[in-house]
Amino acid sequence: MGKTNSQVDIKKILVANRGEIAVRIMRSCREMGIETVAVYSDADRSSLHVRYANEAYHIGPSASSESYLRMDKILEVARISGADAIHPGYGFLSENSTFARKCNEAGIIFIGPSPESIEAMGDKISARKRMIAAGVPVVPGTTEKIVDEKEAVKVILGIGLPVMIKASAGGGGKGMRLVRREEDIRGAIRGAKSEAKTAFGDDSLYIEKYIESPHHIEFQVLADRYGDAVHLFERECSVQRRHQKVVEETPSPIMTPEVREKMGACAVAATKAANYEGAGTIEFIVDDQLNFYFLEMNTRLQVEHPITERVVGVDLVREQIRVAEGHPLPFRQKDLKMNGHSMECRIYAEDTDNNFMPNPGKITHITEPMGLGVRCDGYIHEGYTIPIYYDPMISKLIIWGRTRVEVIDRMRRALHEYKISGVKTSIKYLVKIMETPDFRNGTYNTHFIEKNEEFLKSKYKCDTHCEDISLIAAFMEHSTRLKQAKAVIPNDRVVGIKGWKHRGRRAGMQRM
Ligand code: MV4
Repeated sequence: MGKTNSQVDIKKILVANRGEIAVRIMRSCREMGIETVAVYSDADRSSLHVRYANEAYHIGPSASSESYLRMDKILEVARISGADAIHPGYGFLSENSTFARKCNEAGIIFIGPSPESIEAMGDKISARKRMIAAGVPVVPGTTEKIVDEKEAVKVILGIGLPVMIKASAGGGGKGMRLVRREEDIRGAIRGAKSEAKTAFGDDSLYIEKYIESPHHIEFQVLADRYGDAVHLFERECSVQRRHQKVVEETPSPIMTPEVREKMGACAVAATKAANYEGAGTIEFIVDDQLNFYFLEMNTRLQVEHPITERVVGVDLVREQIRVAEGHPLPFRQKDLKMNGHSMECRIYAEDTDNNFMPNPGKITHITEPMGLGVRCDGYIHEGYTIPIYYDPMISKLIIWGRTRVEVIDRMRRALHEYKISGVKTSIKYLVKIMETPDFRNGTYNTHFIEKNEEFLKSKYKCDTHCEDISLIAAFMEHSTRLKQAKAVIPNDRVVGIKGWKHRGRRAGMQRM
């Protein structure tokens, strides 16, 4: 509905988002000669996306529910600014089928899939059915919603414990229950049901066999409206904390060419089965033996898309826009190759020593890393106050190198260069991850963070801390020499702190 086979030139895009992703999208627009419209809340008056855009419109108070989630206000801005398309970014309205439908009805191109595709994949039971019909392996389990507890016990014992109880309207780990013992089934069903009802207004549940110690591996896909689809290989996303990704990389350390080919073919089949258009992600859960199962599809551009861009050499936002204009895909599967290795660290304004509490506030200083193989997608600047209202992710550090080892060493170097003052950040914690043997060896799975909790929590000894100590040591030594010098030459002029160097810097660097 609303999509025709005729090609159009998009001349102006409203970006219905904020932060780094709004800026990221506008960068591609500028390269393509497309004008940009920003929308912003009270808290974002001085945000970079507002300055970067050609035009900016205030849409309400700081709370997302009164600004970035207000479909009516955003559509009104699209109308008065004369935008012909809306890019939703990730989060907010990006997977809201009602919004996609309203855009289409208003004659504005929603840069993303059709509302029908969003709905089909948003309902996880319906997505499982579709994947089975398309021959894509799904985790063994149910394909109809669980109606009562008695039936649930029977079904679960049939599948065999342990199992995961999941909400059909959920996703991303929300409303999940792991059940290992028969006597816990009824309580878990009851709990999951009421949680799903409260969180999503839909208490439909389904059951999956529990996969022990899995990997989370996702495939980037791209599809045009003429039924063509390709995959842009995988991203390994197993380093997660409370269902929040922390580090992502491509290729996956556990992938083989044979499995990649099979999973890629399944990802393309899944995309076609969803009648998909645009950029999307097929999430798989993968066990130790490299058996893989479809988990869910994300019908949006994802946070970690830059690592795919770097290794495959494709601007995903540009391709999203081209496909939305009605162009066919500009490449075939055989044209796409992986080149080297890429990794992303998500930088959060949070206190990693205090239960990862968000730590919003004013940035007093920022120096971003640069140099070969370094990309930094951010939006904060000196004097900017990180608002309390939104996700505390402030930037993404994306590294490229020829090999995985080169990337890890370059990531440590770039994290070392990254200086942010005024708020606590996760930078030091990320260095610890880079230094964890399981990570360096590529022998990690979704239990990485909990398994290495002690090591990751242990005191971080080098970098900034070390530098501070070396600065103090250097200054003390310098002033001692100054006093000695004055004792010898009484009239020596004190010219201030000058000519002294860090002490112990070499040792610090070696330990890094
Ligand atoms: C699972 C699973 C084990 N078995 N499903 C968590 C997020 C959501 N997308 C799916 N999740 C899981 N589903 C079955 N049948 C384990 C997880 C899981 C997980 C998955 C990916 C990354 C991190 C995770 C952490 C805990 C559990």
